[in-house]
Amino acid sequence: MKKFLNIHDVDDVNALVREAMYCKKNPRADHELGKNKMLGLIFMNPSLRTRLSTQKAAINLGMDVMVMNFSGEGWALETQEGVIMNGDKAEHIKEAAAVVGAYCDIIGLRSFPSLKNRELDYKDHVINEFVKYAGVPIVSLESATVHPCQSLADVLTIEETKQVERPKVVLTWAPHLRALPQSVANSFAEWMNRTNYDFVIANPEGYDLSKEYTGNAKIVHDPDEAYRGADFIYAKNWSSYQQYGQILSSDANWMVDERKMKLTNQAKFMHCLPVRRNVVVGDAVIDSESSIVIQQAGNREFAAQAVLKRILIGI
Ligand code: AN0
Ligand code: CP
Repeated sequence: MKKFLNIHDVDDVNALVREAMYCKKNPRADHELGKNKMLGLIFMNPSLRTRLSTQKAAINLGMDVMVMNFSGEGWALETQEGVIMNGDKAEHIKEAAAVVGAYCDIIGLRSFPSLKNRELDYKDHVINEFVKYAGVPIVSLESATVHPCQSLADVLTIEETKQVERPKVVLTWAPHLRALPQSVANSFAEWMNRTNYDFVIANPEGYDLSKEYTGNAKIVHDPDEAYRGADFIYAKNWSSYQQYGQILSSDANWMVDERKMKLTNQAKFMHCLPVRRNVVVGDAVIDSESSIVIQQAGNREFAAQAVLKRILIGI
């Protein structure tokens, strides 16, 4: 594998999931593979799981790791071409990416969207500039459009937990106070479309995601209809793609609650975390036996390890 930016960098999802399962069973089996190799983790935005799980995965593989928060700690980056840099941006992304690439064998990068300009965000400019100028393989730690390390961990978690061969998996929008990216939802949809699951997306009117990611997935606008017979309820808030970056609904009827969970086939509850309790999901659901959010977060380590292993084998 030469990079891990989205589903298109994965030929065989099942094989990668099996690799992650192998890493989970044998976390230190490949600790010679990453010897004398440096992983750089660059964060333009906050993180708990992605930062720690990727660092842990790299350590399991024998790599050394450097982590840097660009927001606040690095120089403010100019990302546009041809500008006269006489404002508050001290460094251009071209040099920054090339310099990080000079120190590292692999770079992981997190860079959220602005949620102001859809066209610019959906070009995924920042991560693509790193691909162009860093000169080493790039792993997306959540870009403006997708979060593939999360999605791989999500598929692994479903595979470990499913009770039927072809589960009904529902991605449901849930309310939130702040405008959040579509990345986790876009990414989950494009990974689900590469499985044989019965995949349904439930969201209020005005919240349909881009077709580029949802493809032919079934979309419903009534939560009860979606929950009926579901084996997995995957909750996530996203801001509107259609009225880009806006919050159009705060309807509490979309929160994951016990009443709707009773409509399901004893569904497991999933969320990528961080989650706002009693806004996105009620305490009674996230604290119940049906919640697998900690297993899901734990699997981030092995998803990251499978990806790093595949890249290390290729360099
Ligand atoms: C981020 C998001 O929604 O993309 C990160 C999730 C992994 N969440 C928040 O900003 C709360
Ligand atoms: N799920 C996830 O990516 O969490 P962090 O934002 O804490 O890394």
